[in-house]
Amino acid sequence: MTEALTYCRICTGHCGLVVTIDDEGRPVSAHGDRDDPRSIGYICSKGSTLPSAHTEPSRLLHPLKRQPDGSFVKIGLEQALDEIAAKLRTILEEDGPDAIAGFRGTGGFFTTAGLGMLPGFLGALGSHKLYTTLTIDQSAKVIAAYRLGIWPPGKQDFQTSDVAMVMGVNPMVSMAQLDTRNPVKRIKAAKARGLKLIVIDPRRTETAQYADLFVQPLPGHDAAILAAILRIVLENGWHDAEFCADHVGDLDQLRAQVAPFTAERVAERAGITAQQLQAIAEMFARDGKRGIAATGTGTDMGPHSNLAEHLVEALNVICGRMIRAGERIPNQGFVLNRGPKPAQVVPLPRAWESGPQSRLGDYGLVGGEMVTGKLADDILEPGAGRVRFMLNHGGNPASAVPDQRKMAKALEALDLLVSIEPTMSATAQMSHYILPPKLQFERPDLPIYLFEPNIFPTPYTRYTPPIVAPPADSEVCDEWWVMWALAARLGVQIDYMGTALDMVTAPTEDDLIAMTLVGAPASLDEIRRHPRGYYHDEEVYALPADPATAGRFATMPDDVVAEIGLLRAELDSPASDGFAFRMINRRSRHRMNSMGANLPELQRLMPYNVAYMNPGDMADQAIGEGDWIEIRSDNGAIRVLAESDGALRNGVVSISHGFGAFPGDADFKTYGASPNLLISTDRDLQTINAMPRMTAIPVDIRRVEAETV
Ligand SMILES: Nc1nc2c(c(=O)[nH]1)N[C@H]1C(S)=C(S)[C@@H](COP(=O)(O)OP(=O)(O)OC[C@H]3O[C@@H](n4cnc5c(=O)[nH]c(N)nc54)[C@H](O)[C@@H]3O)O[C@H]1N2
Ligand SMILES: Nc1nc2c(c(=O)[nH]1)N[C@H]1C(S)=C(S)[C@@H](COP(=O)(O)OP(=O)(O)OC[C@H]3O[C@@H](n4cnc5c(=O)[nH]c(N)nc54)[C@H](O)[C@@H]3O)O[C@H]1N2
Ligand code: SF4
Ligand SMILES: [Mo]
Repeated sequence: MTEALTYCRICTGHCGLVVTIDDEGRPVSAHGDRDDPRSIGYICSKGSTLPSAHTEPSRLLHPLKRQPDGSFVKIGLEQALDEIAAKLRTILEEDGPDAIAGFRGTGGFFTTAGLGMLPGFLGALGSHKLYTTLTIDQSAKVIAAYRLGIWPPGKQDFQTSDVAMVMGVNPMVSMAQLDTRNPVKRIKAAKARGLKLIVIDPRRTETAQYADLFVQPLPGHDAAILAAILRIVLENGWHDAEFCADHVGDLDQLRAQVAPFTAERVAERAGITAQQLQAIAEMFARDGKRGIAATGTGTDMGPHSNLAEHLVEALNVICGRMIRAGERIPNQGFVLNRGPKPAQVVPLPRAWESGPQSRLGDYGLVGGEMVTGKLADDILEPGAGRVRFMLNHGGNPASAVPDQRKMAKALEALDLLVSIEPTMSATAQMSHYILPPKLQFERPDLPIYLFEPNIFPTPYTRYTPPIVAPPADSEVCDEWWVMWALAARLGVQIDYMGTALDMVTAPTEDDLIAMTLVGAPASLDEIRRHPRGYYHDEEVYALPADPATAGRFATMPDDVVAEIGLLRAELDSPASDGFAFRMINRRSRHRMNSMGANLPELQRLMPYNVAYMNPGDMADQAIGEGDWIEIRSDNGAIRVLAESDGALRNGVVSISHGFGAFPGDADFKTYGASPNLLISTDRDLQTINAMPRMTAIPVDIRRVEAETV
């Protein structure tokens, strides 16, 4: 037995791991690395099952080709690539590059060499159809930055805050926001130094346990709640007037637009009290001097999500929670985003208004990507540019994309679906070819380098070498290599993050990692010398503004005025839409989205998802603990077991995604149910990013007899 150091690449926690490897070179167990300065020993159930993810019999070890009867046969990797390339060539000749799409999911986001390769591959083919999970996640944050303007030094960091407000996010489970490194330890330490924490969530979450102020509204009202908070702050003069005078272009317009959102009106609709809204504003803006308000999926997936995200950032702006000239910037970025950072607003052109547009609906590129809310339509709707080929890189769109039935129909309609995927996921089952990749212990990597300052409080990266070899007799692929090899067969040139690749001799994975680091302040060799991570020691300060180029924050551009107008009209109309409940999202501790479904240890911890309800609601509906219920929206129905949860407020039902069998063989008893059967991509889409309404879904609930499930 030997031990090797590495870190987990399932989520942004990137917890340090000590992996025990047996004499045959197989990983047998993993525990948290107490000496890892980031995670200080923390590890969750998902991280501890990484060894079995590598050795589980259900792991796919050979490329598979689907047969007409739906079964799969083994095929050699080179043969599979030849066949895929031939088909790709035909589709390109017939329909051009618009017929070629890529989908990147969570598995793809966490592989360093693969991350940059998919855009490179699509670009080489002339396709702009890069779809990812970003636009069914928190792309409202991208839109808010573009609409408001950018502040290059960034916002104040959690580590030096005296107040933090989190809305629709549960960092203690999800590792999103606040501090991604062992969040329980970090929040306790922050509270010990006096941090005030405000949590706004329909569920008393694991994070709410640490709240100084917890407010439990009905879901779907975040935009109105934020408008009301802004109104209170402005009315009382708790904003940073000096900062606003210097850097905000339209404070009066903001004041005018939030004026109708009185605490009383909003509180009544959101099922809270006006005093609670007042208390939030007091704690955040009157008493708090440093620290920001931040959101997660609960806010960015709801109705009016783009507006809600815009308003939360407007709150940070008017309270002046930006790093000022002369202040130290704790993390300017390590891999990306380095360079001078003046303390001024940089207005951005609205990227989605020019460049490639979606074939269906009025949507441009968001963060350089096509909008996934329109992916199924792009495959299903006939016409020039219809997608016929899709390379699925580490995603499970058949489970993750809203309107599961429609997405499944779309995947079935593809001429060719190729998945780089290690398990027989719902999407893998529909793929013509499955190319299983090496898993994380078998490849070198860096931690995810997107969103760096949000994930790493100081400039940081960590090189991990492969710590084990792939199983003997397996034929697993390097994910980046699949894309390189297909491009090479088609005779096209890949540009990998600004470097033109040699298309005759493949680069090594370390070459690609070094190319990823071209803008970083340390070389791969230097980084490798620090096995527990490279912490870059630099003092970087925000520069003074340049009056010649400084812009102003736009808190109320015309389209935001239009969106807040719609919200105001809703507030004026009757509250009821005929549905008695709202279904909300929630991450499971023991799954990363659908990942983990094939692992017996995680299955034992959570075999299927259940619907959590407030005990009072259950009593009202004559639903007992463990009864089967049907949840019905205007898009479909699912059957799940009901479980009482006193942490939930009344009127909501909370259920995790990533569960459920494939639509069509809906075996709710074994696999649970996919909330995406209840979510539509035909209505309730946000403008700009086509974001579906993925939380606060209007539903009805009734008890059903177990025999009928
Ligand atoms: N109803 C509802 N739907 C949602 C959400 C919600 O809250 N509610 N959340 C949305 C969000 S935020 C997201 S990010 C998406 C997630 O959507 P996806 O990313 O599409 O879903 P995952 O289940 O994370 O799929 C990841 C896949 O990667 C595979 N994988 C694991 N390791 C590797 C690897 O090393 N390499 C490769 N190539 N693959 C690997 C896994 O087996 C798995 O099949 O779901 C979205 N869908
Ligand atoms: N264990 C685990 N960790 C994960 C993941 C996972 O699947 N499992 N997924 C990863 C991914 S892909 C992502 S994007 C992040 C997401 O990270 P988070 O955004 O923290 O995701 P959730 O834990 O689902 O938290 C959403 C919260 O919003 C609340 N909520 C729902 N609707 C509303 C609403 O209308 N208003 C308000 N105010 N709150 C609402 C829910 O009750 C819930 O507490 O987590 C990542 N981390
Ligand atoms: S999945 Fe668990 S162990 Fe892995 S990084 Fe996230 S929190 Fe850490
Ligand atoms: Mo996500």
